[in-house]
Amino acid sequence: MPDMMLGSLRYGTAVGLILLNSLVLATQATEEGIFTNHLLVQLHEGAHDEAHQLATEHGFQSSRKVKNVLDQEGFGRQKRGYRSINEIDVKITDPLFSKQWYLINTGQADGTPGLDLNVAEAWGLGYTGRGITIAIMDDGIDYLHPDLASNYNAEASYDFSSNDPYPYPRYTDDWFNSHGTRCAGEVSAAANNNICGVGVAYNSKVAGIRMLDQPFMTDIIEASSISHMPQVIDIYSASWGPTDDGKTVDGPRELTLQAMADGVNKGRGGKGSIYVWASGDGGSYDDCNCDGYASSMWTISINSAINDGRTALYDESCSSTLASTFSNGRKRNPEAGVATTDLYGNCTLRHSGTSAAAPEAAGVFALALEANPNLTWRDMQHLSVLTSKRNQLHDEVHQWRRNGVGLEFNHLFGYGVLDAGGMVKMAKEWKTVPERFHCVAGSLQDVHKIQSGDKLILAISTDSCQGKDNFVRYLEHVQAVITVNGSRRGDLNINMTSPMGTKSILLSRRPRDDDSKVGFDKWPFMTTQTWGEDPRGTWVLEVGFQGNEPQRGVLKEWTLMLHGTQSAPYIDQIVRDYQSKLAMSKKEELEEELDEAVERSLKTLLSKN
Ligand SMILES: *[C@@H]1O[C@H](CO)[C@@H](O)[C@H](O)[C@H]1NC(C)=O
Ligand SMILES: *[C@@H]1O[C@H](CO)[C@@H](O)[C@H](O)[C@H]1NC(C)=O
Ligand SMILES: *[C@@H]1O[C@H](CO)[C@@H](O)[C@H](O)[C@H]1NC(C)=O
Ligand SMILES: *[C@@H]1O[C@H](CO)[C@@H](O)[C@H](O)[C@H]1NC(C)=O
Ligand SMILES: [Ca+2]
Ligand SMILES: [Ca+2]
Ligand SMILES: [Ca+2]
Repeated sequence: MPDMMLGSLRYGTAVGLILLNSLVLATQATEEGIFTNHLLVQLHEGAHDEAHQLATEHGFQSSRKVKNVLDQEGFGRQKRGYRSINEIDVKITDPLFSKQWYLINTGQADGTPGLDLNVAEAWGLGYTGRGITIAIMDDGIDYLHPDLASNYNAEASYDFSSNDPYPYPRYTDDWFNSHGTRCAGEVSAAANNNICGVGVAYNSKVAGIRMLDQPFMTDIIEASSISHMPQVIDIYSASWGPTDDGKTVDGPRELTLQAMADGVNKGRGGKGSIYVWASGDGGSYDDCNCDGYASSMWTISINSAINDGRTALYDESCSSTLASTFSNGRKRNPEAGVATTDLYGNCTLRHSGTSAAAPEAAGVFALALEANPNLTWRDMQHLSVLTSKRNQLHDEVHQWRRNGVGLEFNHLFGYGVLDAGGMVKMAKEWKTVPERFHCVAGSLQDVHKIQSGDKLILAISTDSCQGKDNFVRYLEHVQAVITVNGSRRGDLNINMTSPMGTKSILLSRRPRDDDSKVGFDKWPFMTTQTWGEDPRGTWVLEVGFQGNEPQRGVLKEWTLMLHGTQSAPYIDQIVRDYQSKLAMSKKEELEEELDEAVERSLKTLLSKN
């Protein structure tokens, strides 16, 4: 049997044209066509004569038992890097589903095909969020919405803005309070009800925690929200934070900090509440390390990419961002926004900002929790680090880099875009990471002057508490607690380089921040970029001024806090990776065998009579 090169049957090639009347490709051909040297055939009824003639011309005898071929060989081949919704075996019929490019990106609104959350793979493995409850801490949820009502968890919901159990959004003419409803749909909108689209975890439960809609935020409201029913709610999604004006430095206050610590230590039966945070919409003028919620070790801070992999103009960069999902930006096409549910039973194509990114992550984490309910809050972060992908993400400002253990990261996108398929697969086999330890590696408390053109360079050499109970050998988070002031806070920038040579930008220039009084007072700058590294050795801090005017300032404290494990976190995982690679090579063999089987079937088909 000669190999046949077949172009798209729609356009036809020499061979294809001959075959067109009598043979149909049994694979699902894409618009672009499939290029393969194997041919899977089905004969139309009554085409036996042509088939017989064709077979004779090619030196074969034809068969009548044509149907068998299709029954035996039901698989297809795709051009690499291209998928169409029809090819992915996802049976969702909701009207907005094809607009939800962040779920399955086929190139909608000039997007990059394949650049999506890879939910199809997770769904295909049977994970849809069943049994998981996600709380949206926001301006309320339209829980009467027909696409949300069936997945609404009323018992886990509360209204802290008005102190009642009904977190229904307050009416305004301009639909100002649509934020929470839009976020809820991204997580838990129901599937196949012919309404709007679907959530990332469309069989999960969503709870509404209304807490943004009162004149002032209070520590008590935040703390109450974050600690609401931590044994029922698995994941809390927050798309808010300090004002993104590029000059605010603010974070959780005492009660909220305590609530977060309690959440990760005691929530979910001790496995820890999962807090997902939008990294902020302040754009290049802001730095998310100045947002104490996003930069907390206890939250998973999520940034956004647009549908072609570029950064959004509102994206902030910082070293504490863990990973990214998708949102709108740069493009005027309304379909490049985030399609989801909207107030009063409506749908929208235009949900936007990192606000829209965080709930997508919450949905992915719900899929992972369904795959393995044993995951702790730290397991979820490890899984995010290990399975997020660079994919086609592109940041014009900051290069992708590899840290000391080879993990690829970017200062804006973190470890890349979340991959739901990769995450559930790894989650399913995951062994809880070893116990976490905390080591104060050193603390410099002398007064050091800084001035423009003469940056301050400090070093802390550490054994990372080796020989003590709290030895940290494999890093998770690193905090640099810094007290520094300056004649212009916004012109300060701070970098920290790990012993393995990874430079984290702890603070970049914020041109709108002209504070000259407060500075940073014991501010915990955080980096996730040294994840997995060995912290022993010399850490270097560089503090300087950028900007046009000469500035001066004083650094009074740098305390280096290392958090991580003593024993290697991934021994089990690495062994399994190796095993799955072995399994994969077997799979390729298997596929080759299948290819050969197709050929054999074709021969048999053509030779039997
Ligand atoms: C939203 O839904 C309401 C009620 O169904 C309808 O009257 C209104 O026209 C819709 N608005 C938009 C902008 O689609
Ligand atoms: C979760 O933990 C329990 C108890 O240790 C164990 O029996 C079970 O297999 C674990 N499940 C998964 C999915 O790892
Ligand atoms: C910074 O702090 C030092 C020491 O407390 C103080 O003398 C100085 O005036 C401060 N500088 C600015 C710009 O606030
Ligand atoms: C920090 O790193 C950035 C990016 O490499 C660089 O532009 C900046 O000058 C550095 N600042 C200091 C104080 O070293
Ligand atoms: Ca209410
Ligand atoms: Ca729906
Ligand atoms: Ca911000």
